[in-house]
Amino acid sequence: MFMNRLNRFVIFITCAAALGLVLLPGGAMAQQDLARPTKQQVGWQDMEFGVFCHFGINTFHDKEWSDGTLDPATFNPSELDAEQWVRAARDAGAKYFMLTAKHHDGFCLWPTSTTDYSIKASPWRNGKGDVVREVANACKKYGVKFGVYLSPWDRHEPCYKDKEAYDEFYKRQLEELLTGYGELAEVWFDGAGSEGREYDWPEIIALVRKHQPNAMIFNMGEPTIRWVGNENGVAPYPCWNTVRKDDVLEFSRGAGRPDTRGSVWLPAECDARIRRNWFWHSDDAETLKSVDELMRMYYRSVGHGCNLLLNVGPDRRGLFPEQDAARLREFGAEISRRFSKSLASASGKGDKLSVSFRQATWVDHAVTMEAIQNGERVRRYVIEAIVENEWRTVAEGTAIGHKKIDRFPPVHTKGVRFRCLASEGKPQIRQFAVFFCGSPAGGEKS
Ligand code: FUL
Repeated sequence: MFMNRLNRFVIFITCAAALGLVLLPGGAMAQQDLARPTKQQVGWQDMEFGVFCHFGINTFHDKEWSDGTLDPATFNPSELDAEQWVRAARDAGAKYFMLTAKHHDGFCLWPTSTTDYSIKASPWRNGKGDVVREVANACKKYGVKFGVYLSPWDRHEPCYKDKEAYDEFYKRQLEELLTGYGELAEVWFDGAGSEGREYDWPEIIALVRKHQPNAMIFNMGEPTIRWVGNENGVAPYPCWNTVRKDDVLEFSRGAGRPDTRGSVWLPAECDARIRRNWFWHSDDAETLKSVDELMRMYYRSVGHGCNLLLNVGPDRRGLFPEQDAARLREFGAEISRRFSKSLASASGKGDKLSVSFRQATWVDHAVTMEAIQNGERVRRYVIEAIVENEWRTVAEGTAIGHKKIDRFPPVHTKGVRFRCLASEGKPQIRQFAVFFCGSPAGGEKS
């Protein structure tokens, strides 16, 4: 009887292990079951900061969403210089640049063969220009990765009403972009206006995979990155990288919930605007965000392990307005001032990592990164500093993932440590670094 039970138990465990179902005490997952990112996702997360660029027919009409009837003859930037856009992004530390090749109005910024509603019908460069090409070339020149936004919702195209015909039309547009402009880092599929509409996602995604196997797919079809759920550049905390398989498409609707037990790695991107609007408007210059506002956004996006995609809209000259370009650079300079040089850093496997100083030093930030290629493992941790010969907790958290920035009131200390209190498997810390940024005493919570 006893042997029978034991046998059955052994058989059950063997089968469960074969199916990858073994649960550790407390319902924890076996470490080999943790979802892992692809190497492309790791590369994309390493970029951290990109610049979004909304430019098109709307720019010339003070509009955010036009209905596809604006006259292409009104698209006529007087001094378009894509290098000026990309240089400003590069100088600010942005690693990728995303251009609206077509927004919801259907107006195309490249000389597509699919429609006349494009720059070909505009007076700009006598109808011979190609904004997508100029931006792609500038990105190459400045070592910034390039990506495109192609709105599925198209308010101009007459065949939009006919699902099959429009799917073909959209795939042709996408293929032109996927094959004509070199390597793309990301393709942005915006869900706005497409509520209740199904596109031919299997074939759309197959095209991306075929022509741009390294590109991230934003938010629709079979996404490899997800929308964070708001347009304020703010990720909730914790913002775990994994989601359940059934939940993947919920993020397109802003309704998904990350889940530490999820089997799909789907990191979040936080899109945000430097001004109130996505496109340039003649009357919103005073809404330009301050460096402080942008830094708050940075702490809540990159500092929560997500990517920040910050929009700047070129004006009717086809230039980033000088004050926007300057603000972008000031933002980048402030990020560098705070984080380009750590006071001390450590890395390694295990529950504890410490850094120490020969003499007491002021510290007010810790930046911790997991080696995410091995999965997101940390579930709870504290940062402690030696104050008056005792370890004192200065910050605590749950998720780390790609990066967690903790800021705390300055401490004068001879040592700081990271201590993991709960994890799935052994924590693997790519970097634990401490900084003094001179943030105000009692500094804001990140
Ligand atoms: C939204 C769009 O409707 C906005 O116009 C903008 O493009 C933003 C990035 O995504 O869904």
